[in-house]
Amino acid sequence: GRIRRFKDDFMFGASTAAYQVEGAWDLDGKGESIWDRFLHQNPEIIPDGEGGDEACDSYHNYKRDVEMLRELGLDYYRFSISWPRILPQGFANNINKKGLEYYDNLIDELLKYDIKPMVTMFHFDLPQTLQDLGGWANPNSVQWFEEYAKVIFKQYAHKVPYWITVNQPNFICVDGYGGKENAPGIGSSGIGDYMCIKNVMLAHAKAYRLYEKEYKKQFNADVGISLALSWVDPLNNITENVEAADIYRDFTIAMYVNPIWSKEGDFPRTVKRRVLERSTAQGFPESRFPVLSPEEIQLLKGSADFMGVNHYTTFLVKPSEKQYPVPSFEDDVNVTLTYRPEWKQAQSKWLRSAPYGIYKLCLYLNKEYDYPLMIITEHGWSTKKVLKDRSRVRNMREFFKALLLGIEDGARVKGYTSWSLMDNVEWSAGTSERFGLYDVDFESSKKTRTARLSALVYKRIIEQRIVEPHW
Ligand code: GCO
Repeated sequence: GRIRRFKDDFMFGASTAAYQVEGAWDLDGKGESIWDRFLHQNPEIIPDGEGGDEACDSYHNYKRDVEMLRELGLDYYRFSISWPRILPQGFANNINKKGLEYYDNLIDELLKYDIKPMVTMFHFDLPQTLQDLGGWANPNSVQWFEEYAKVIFKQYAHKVPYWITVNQPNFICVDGYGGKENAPGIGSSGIGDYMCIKNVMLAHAKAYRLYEKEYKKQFNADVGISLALSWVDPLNNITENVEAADIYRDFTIAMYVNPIWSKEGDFPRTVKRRVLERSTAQGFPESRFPVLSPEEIQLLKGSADFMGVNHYTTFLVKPSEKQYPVPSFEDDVNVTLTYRPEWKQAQSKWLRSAPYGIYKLCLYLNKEYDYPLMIITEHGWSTKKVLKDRSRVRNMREFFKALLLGIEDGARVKGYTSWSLMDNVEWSAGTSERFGLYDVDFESSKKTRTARLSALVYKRIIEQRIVEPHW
């Protein structure tokens, strides 16, 4: 076939998140986050490896991090701000100057070398004090986030061209409220998780509107949201499997994309109908799924300049036989997830290589939605601690080929962000699953970083703009 190349203005970056890399969890006035609390209280969750107390110590090593970005020749760095590092109790009546200073230093170091900051405002590490008030299930969380957004826009808007309001609402809400393995580990779903989704989406929209009103004219950054969008296919063409795939897509893709980019706005009709039916059958006096008012629907519509897509894998689905004792998200969705056996598995159990998925996701989003731009804000692969990470290289190349096909067929993709710049704390898997282009020696006091094979390959792809160079 002919050789497809990335256009010259296509941007390449790498990504991290505060809790996963910073360490210094209680240093210089930082408040406790829900991930600090969760892994301190449940250390047995991490089978092999460690949590985020020290992590990569990027709090002290940020200059080395920027040096790596330069080694790779990247256009931008996606990192996140820790809310409790800036506002230790969550609220703006107590601002931690040392926290502000840390991100000023990091941003200035990036700008010094012409690397654009892409700042995630919230990547899971909610101040514990706000969780004590119910966290994202409390409707006040929308205002808490807006207050926090005011502080960080005021401090950094003049230096930041890309903002991401929140990262992966599904993980925050469905995993955090439904499951017990991710903070805050509430462990009961079917109500709090849906409230959380509503509030997180509204918080996103409020921050977007705030920027639009106060800063857009002057600084003109792009403000978006990052969604975890896996691709979903039916196990085979049997009608009930096709229907199961449709409903799973509605609960995991349309749930977050519809309120912002569908013509009618609001959460998907199929989701609302299904949860209402089940709630009624379960004897609830009204639906467990929350309602958006007409004003809230308007607030959300068009509230992002780009769709940040975090894409890792593909699932095959069929209806589930499982009986659930209590109402839950899983019960509402009611599917079983599987893989094709030939899809190679990463170090993480949930992660398999099925690169055609990004192509199909591009086609699907193009057909269903009128989004302005897409940025792949995460894509990556986990391995053990090895430097010759051939499986990561293979996964990256195959992904790029499929992405280039998607672009050729009309997907408006402006950039690609590798997850991750370096090994880090993979939430409840700790440091046992490594996603880095750079290896991190967590045993060493300096948390020494070493380039992997994939770092060199990524650098060459960025230089040459093609995936299969002649070497
Ligand atoms: C996210 C992701 C990352 C993970 C990565 C690998 O929410 O953006 O959870 O933080 O580390 O997706 O699983």
